[in-house]
Amino acid sequence: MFIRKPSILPPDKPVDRDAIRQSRAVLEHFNRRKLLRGALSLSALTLLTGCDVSEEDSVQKALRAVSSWNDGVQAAIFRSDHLAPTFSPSQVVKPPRFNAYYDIDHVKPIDGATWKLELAGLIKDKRPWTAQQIYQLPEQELIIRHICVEGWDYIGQWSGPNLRAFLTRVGADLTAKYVYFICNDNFTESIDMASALHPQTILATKYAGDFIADPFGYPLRLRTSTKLGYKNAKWIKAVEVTNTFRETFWSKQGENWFAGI
Ligand SMILES: Nc1nc2c(c(=O)[nH]1)N[C@H]1C(S)=C(S)[C@@H](COP(=O)(O)O)O[C@H]1N2
Ligand SMILES: [Mo]
Repeated sequence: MFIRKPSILPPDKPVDRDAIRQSRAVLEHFNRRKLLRGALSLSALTLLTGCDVSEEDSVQKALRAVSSWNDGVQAAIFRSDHLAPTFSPSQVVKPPRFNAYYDIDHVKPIDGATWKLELAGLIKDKRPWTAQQIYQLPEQELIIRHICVEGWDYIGQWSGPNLRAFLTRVGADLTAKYVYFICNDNFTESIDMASALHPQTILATKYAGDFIADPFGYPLRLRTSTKLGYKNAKWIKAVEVTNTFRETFWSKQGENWFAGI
């Protein structure tokens, strides 16, 4: 299959083979649904898309088609009332395990005093939010497993406003298709509206009771319990509600967009 390694990762980033080995069992458990994540044969790909997969251009189009097909299947089987497993405070890993498309030394901390969350798209009240305003909203806590496709996972304790409650409060069109997150490090991610409205999807401001530390997305990040690690945008600077599909940082690298677990 055409699983491309992201070319954008810094070449000097060390591969933690021990961690990969340790996490393999857990990952395998979550990979049982990998059929839905792109394990189609070449002939199935040709059949499905009706195009000649030996041509570069067609391959790109075929990949997009298969990816959309995967997204559609995952969206269809997504159950908004099905809760992800939660864990106890004693299982929480402190500090959390860092990952980004660059090394931790390149994290650029955000000044919480001047930071504002911008709102865009199909939202009635687009007034930006300061961190202080967000801290005053009711908090929800989630102790959930974070799973990164690089082969590791950890249990984390996140809290912050529930995303459905926040979207409702600002008058977002809850029948729109996508919620986009634009981040301070030029990272972009988006999720389908059903996942955005899932009861275990929050805008996290805290980890294990303290404000999230800089490398993990201070002052605001997404924490969904139904999606792979890379969907959980850190250092969010804008939220946009829209019906228009756009590729995101990782989907442009060939990763599946829906990325359900
Ligand atoms: N803004 C931003 N968000 C991001 C990323 C990134 O590079 N930039 N990496 C993603 C990936 S691949 C993972 S696994 C998680 C890691 O989150 P953590 O450092 O809190 O464990 O953040 C996700 N969110
Ligand atoms: Mo990841």
